[in-house]
Amino acid sequence: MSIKAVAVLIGETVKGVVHFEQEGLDSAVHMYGEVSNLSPGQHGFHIHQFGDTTNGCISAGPHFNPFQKTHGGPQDEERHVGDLGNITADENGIAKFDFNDLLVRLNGPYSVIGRTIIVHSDPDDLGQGGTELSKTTGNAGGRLACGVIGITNI
Ligand SMILES: [Cu+2]
Ligand SMILES: [Zn+2]
Repeated sequence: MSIKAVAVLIGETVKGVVHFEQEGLDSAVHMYGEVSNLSPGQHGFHIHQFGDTTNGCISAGPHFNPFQKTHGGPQDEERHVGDLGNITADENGIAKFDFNDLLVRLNGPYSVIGRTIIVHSDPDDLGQGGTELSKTTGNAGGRLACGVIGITNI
């Protein structure tokens, strides 16, 4: 069986869509999509804890971190489940991405459905920045756009 989810990211100017697909009950999740109106270059990309946008993207809380780890990059052993690294915008401000993540799940107690995905103003330093903030947020700066991850069938 496959489980599918989608998030529509909305910000003041930045917009995007992220698709999620998981084949089987305990397998890696395929994520793909596009974000537009970014500044060219890298932008931190995370799943945050709460599916709450009552006060804008800030209400989504910190990075989704059910295993009490420190912040890292998607390939690191030590990382938050929500740490997806960076997406990269081209000279037109469009970031297209397509990757698999080994920790993200769409089922079970650590499912990301009902949580929020956020694109940031700055690059995520993947925990290598040598500052306190680097180990919690990756110094990724402001929250440009966000969307709650919901169940879909397409
Ligand atoms: Cu974030
Ligand atoms: Zn993190």
